[in-house]
Amino acid sequence: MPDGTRPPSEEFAAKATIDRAAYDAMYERSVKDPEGFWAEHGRRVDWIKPFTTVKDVNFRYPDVSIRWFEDGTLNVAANCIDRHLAERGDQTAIIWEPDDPDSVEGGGAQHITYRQLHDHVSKMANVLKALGVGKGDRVVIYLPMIPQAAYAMLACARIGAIHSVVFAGFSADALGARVNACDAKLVITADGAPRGGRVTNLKDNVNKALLNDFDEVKCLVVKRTGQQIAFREDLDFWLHEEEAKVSNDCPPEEMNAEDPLFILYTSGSTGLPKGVVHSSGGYLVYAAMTHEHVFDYRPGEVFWCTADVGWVTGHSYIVYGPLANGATTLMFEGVPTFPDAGRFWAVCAKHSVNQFYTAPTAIRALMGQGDEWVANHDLSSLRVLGTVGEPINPEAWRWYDEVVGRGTCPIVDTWWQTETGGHLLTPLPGAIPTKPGSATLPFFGVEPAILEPESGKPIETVEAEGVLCIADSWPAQMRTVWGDHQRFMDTYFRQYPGYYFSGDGCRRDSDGYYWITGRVDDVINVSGHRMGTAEVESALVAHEAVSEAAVVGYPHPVKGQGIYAYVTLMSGRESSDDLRKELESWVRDEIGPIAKPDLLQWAPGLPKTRSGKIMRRILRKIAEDDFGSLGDISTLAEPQVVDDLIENRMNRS
Ligand code: 6R9
Repeated sequence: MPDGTRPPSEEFAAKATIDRAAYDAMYERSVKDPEGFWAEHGRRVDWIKPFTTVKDVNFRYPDVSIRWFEDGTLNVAANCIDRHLAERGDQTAIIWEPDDPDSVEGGGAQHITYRQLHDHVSKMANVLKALGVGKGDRVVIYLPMIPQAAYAMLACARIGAIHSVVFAGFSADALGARVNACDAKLVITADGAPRGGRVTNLKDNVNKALLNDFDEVKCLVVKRTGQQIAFREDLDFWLHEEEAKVSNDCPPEEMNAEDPLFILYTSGSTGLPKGVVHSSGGYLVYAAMTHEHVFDYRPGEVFWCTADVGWVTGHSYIVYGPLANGATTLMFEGVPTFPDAGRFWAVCAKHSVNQFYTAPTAIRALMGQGDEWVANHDLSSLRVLGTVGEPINPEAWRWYDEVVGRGTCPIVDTWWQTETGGHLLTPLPGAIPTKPGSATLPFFGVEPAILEPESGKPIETVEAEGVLCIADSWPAQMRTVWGDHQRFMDTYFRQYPGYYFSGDGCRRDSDGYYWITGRVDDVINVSGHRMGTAEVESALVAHEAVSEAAVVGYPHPVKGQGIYAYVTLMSGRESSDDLRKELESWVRDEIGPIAKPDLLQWAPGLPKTRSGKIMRRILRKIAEDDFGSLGDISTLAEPQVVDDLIENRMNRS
């Protein structure tokens, strides 16, 4: 077909549980009768006390409130573990593939059955209780991709504690800020985190983070590497020692559907990360339902999502969605290029993976390594391929399709956000023809709207381009910003009254397909990770040599977007390569390696309006090496700074 439209193969469509006609009928019902639709699908999880009300939602500023299944009670961990024991207690729940493929006895992997998962989680839950953690308390999880990360999340869920997972690649400072922001009682970490053959000293970072003002915060340590670590007296505990003292019987706490399950900090357009709060009931229903239908998951199959549990994708599609469905979920500790660029495909072959879900940045990086890395492995078990995190360029899509999927696996391009809890725009593999680069159509219950950015009017024509909003709630929608409901309403509901505003730009084509065009705010997307430009700027200006900084994104061949920093030094300070390196490692220490600027330009001045606002539009153009079209710069206070910036630009094609 001319625009690359690809229907599901006949073979796939023949076995589909949801074909096109079923999708159309279910979608229509889901938006015309959301109460009836979700009353039915809400029952896919086990309720202790069944809900009698389904949806109670107000999107109108300043009274925004979102509640689903409000009077129901359940326990998320019991749904992810206990209810599977009778039927599949001996089935593998988690396959763990370590960083070093040869390191673990029995062939470099661990298989954890549902029964074993039950034991590990119950014990850890009892340890948490013994350390004084109770219902509603916050626990920060700062762990590598090891099974204990999933145990820790589920142990919190079992006793009704609220977890906040902090990506293990974040620095001590970023960790400390997150412990503080949610007033956590306990941090769960490991001695060290091996990744790509190198070890990060996680416990060291925790010690640094908790050094000042945190002498109430305890720390539970998983032994992963056995390296030497410093313990804080009376505050630090080895997990294996504490587990030896407790039983494996821990009755699950009865939680309300609306009780928070977790907080996850994510970047916004201002400096402070937002604590996105997710519910127990609605979140679980939606994570499980999308996992089943979007990946066409069938009992007994092996599902692999390559994300880190530090991101929402790891929460919904490594842990909660798959385990709620009684699936076998694969957890990978390493990186795609260690010990060599065939690692992803070696793992797929080794564990006969059926669904593989990764990010465009990884696909592009591996595409650059050559096809032979893929061809060396037997990928015949693969049925469905997925992508998430950023728009996928058609070239990478085709490589994924032809080389990895051998033209036989539907590709599900899933658009969603930390805030949405689960997929909102996505094909269903047996129902929706795909187009390279489009997240296609809405999932059940999701009502996308494209608004004119200025007027905020919904564009009613099929073909449309503007900002992407959602007109009504879905069960996994975030409920609030932790400790700051006003910020929640201001960020998502104020600008376009009556709608949830995603922050993304979007185009709808003549078939009604959605194409995400990228963020419309000051958030950039580096290797599929969200980064607020303001966060990087405030890290830079915290350095004593820096007087001002402006950060923008620019197109990067592998990362999608790279970080371009303009830095103005304090008067009297000289620029030098040493200072450049110092600032780069400064940002690493303040936030983490993912925030390190790719390009850093010394800027004697920044282009500003007369009212002192930095003109980012101009900085973006210069960073893109596209300064022929700067537009009107007559409103600048000092137009000549632009010439200097152009002359010394860093990104020359
Ligand atoms: C799940 C996740 C959310 C932002 C989102 C958008 C971008 C995610 C995408 C995509 C185009 C896709 N994004 N998936 N853009 N196509 N399939 O990534 O959450 O880290 O919160 O990022 O990522 O810009 O607004 P999160």
